[in-house]
Amino acid sequence: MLTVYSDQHRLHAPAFEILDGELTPVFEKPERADLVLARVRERQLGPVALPSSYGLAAARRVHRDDYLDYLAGAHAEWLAAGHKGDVLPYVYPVRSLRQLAPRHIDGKAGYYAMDASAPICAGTWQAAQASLDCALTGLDALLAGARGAFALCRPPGHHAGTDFAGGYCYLNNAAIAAQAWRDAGAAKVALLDVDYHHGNGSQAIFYRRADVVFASIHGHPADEYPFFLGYADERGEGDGLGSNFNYPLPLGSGFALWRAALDDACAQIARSGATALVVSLGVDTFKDDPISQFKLDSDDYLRIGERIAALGVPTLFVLEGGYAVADIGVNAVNVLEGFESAQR
Ligand code: Q9C
Ligand code: ZN
Repeated sequence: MLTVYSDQHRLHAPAFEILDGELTPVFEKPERADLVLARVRERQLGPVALPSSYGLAAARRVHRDDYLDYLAGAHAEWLAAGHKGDVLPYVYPVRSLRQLAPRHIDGKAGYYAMDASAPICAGTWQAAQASLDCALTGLDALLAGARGAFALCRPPGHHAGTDFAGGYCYLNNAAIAAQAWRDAGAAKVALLDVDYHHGNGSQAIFYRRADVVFASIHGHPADEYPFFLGYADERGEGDGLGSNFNYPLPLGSGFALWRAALDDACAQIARSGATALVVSLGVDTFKDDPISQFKLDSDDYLRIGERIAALGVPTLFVLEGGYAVADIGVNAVNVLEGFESAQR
């Protein structure tokens, strides 16, 4: 299987996020991608290619123009305002406040963010575009006839919505790839999100549509980030009613429960008639993940790949979360090896 990787991800290395009431070193760090790439090479998964440059046309199909302009200029504006360090919001337009982008960067930072887990440093915008290019290059391999491809994306994307960043995410790589697949002619695309956290950005982007089916298995939002989306009763709206599937699981869940949810999600995807699949591949479901509370073991990731392969449709794997860095390479590549072994 082709892996698409760019070392531009290194340009994105913000120092701190706000976590548990403290400024904490960011868990989503460059080492993550380095270790996944090392494992891809160690296991000889297949060729590793640099991404092509696609510009922003595909991103504009999912994200609002003013949000993309904000991302492009945010760090320079932050410095021009006399601030140091990374862009980090401190005020948000909650209920009863005007939903109107202000002029000052301090206000824009909150307007275009859902939380304080998506700091913007000098290289964030360039890295985010390179990350998206990895996803779109992987998609091109599938359009050319490959059965699977792996976009080694960093930063991740699934928390980012049409007009906001959050949860280490800026451009929603998986959602943009799903939309690009539709635009390239796939009648129905499925987006399966196996990251520990609910893919709130992806869900919201496709919530009123039936042409992109979304399914997510995640820590229950009553008890886990992102808290404000991801309940089982969110089934889609309008044309999208019946095309959104959430599997919120109790914190502490192991692979038995998780696997049953995956079986159901795959059955729904098969029933939908989708002929293309994007997988938001987070491995923060691992038992030793420092910010998550599921109990999956490394071998379980082989089974996940096998089950996904059984859907029998071209599949783009897009890297999302996973913070147990010692194991992130084994776990992510196990999904891909499980997928490939089921082909033979
Ligand atoms: N105590 C992804 O996995 N902070 N994003 C959580 C936990 C944000 C995760 C705090 C976590 C974002 C792509
Ligand atoms: Zn996650």
